[in-house]
This record gives sequence, C-alpha cells and structure tokens, in this order.
Amino acid sequence: MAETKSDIHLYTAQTPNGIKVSMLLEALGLPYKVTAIDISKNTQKEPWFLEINPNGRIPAMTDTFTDGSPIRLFESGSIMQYLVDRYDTEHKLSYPRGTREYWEVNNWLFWQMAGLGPMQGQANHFGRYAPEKIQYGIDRYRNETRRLYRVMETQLSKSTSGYLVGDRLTIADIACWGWVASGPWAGIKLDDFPHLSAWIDRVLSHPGCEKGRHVPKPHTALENRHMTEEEMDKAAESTRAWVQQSMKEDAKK
Ligand SMILES: N[C@@H](CCC(=O)N[C@@H](CS)C(=O)NCC(=O)O)C(=O)O
Repeated sequence: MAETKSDIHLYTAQTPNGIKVSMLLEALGLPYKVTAIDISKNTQKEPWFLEINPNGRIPAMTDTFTDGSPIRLFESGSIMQYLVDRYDTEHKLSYPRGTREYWEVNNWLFWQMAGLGPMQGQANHFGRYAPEKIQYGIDRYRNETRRLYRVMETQLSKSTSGYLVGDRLTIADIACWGWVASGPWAGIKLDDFPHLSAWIDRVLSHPGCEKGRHVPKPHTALENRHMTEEEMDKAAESTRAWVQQSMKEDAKK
C-alpha cells in the first residue's frame, strides 16, 4: 500500500496531556495544524468534537490514514503510539517493535497513563479545585503521586542516558514530562528528586521539545513552580469554578 503524506490536525489545550502530542510532533519534525480548544468553554463537549473524541477530552487528532481515508485518534498515549509507529521509521524517538526496549517504553507509557496522570490529576482536584479541603483526599493523592515520582526517580538514577528507557528520549519521557514539570501545582516539591529535576531540563534540551511545550499557548508551569501555596490557590480560582460547573453537568448524564 502506498504511504500517503501526513495531514495531521491536533486539537489541544495548554495542559500536561495536551503538550505531550505537540512536544512529540515537534521532536519528530512533522508538519501539523492546530486548533486550540478552550476547555473552560466546554468546546470539547460539542458534537463536532465528540465525532473526533467521543470521550470529550483533549488531546485529539486527525490524519489521513495510509488507505487515503481520514483517521481519528484520541487518548494521548494512543496518539503518541500512532505517531511513532507511523512516522518514526528511523527510530529516532522509539525502538523497533518487538525489541526489549520497545516493551519497556510500553511499560512506562502505560504507567504514566494509568498511574501518574490520573493520580496527579486527583491530587490537583482535591488540593486545588474541590470546594472544600478534604484532608484525606489531599493526602491520599499527593502521597500516591509522590510515591510515583520516587519510582521514576529511581529508574532515572539507574539510567546511563538520563532517559527512562535505553539510550534515547522516547514517548515514555514525553508522556511524563508535562506532569512532572507541574509537580508543585499538585503539591509535590521537586527539590527531593534531583534526577527528575535534571531530567526536566534534559528533555527540554532535545530539539523540538521547548517549542512543543508552548502549544497552543505559552506553558508556564516551570516558571510558576516557585509560587507560594496562596498564590497557587488564587491562580486556581477560575478553573475551580469551571470544574464545579462541569461536575454538576456530568452528574446529569
Ligand atoms: N487519558 C486522557 C485524559 C485526557 C484529559 O483528561 N484531558 C483533560 C485536559 S488534561 C481535558 O480534556 N479536560 C476537559 C474536561 O474534563 O472536560 C488522555 O491522556 O488523553
């Protein structure tokens, strides 16, 4: 089957899950169109968007598939696997399917998608967006997130390349990056994790990653990591209102 040219259209917002895809696209040097989704206006719940991602979340992506017809992709991990599988044929950011390193990348990708992202998301929810401070929820998710950071810190301390798997930056690192970069927002101090702190800068020094983190608008988590708790709580106010409203609407579904 003849390979068609890429026709990638990314639907995204400035969040840890959104920037995974733009960082990867830039690192792969692929051309793409971007539509910025304003999640605070619930554009991701509109019928046209649900045709692309029935789950109503960013990121989502469309492309022209190898058979010449459109294909839709959703779930950031699935999108990243698609991109490297189809476009990283020289394995600059991946390993050939079936190799030991291929499966190890998969381990960390699933670890991020099922563990780090959801746990840190809940730490954000209870620590920043819940209408009342429920200490049990805050402790439960902050401690679990900190434990996951320790798992990653240990892996990086044993790595000779400074990346999670083998000798190169892969989608395992890119999947985790936006989350770890915004650790302080979830109440996790990065001073206790020297390997993770060095890895944050290392990933950014890879061509394309710095540009990709600022899609569709500037990424500020790194610059904001020294904000005080009070400043972070104040900055969370507008999102808190949207989260509460969305939860009310979701409860009716
Ligand atoms: N597991 C999904 C999570 C996607 C997700 O939760 N996206 C958030 C932004 S990081 C979102 O779209 N939130 C809007 C909403 O909840 O309506 C992925 O990795 O793609």
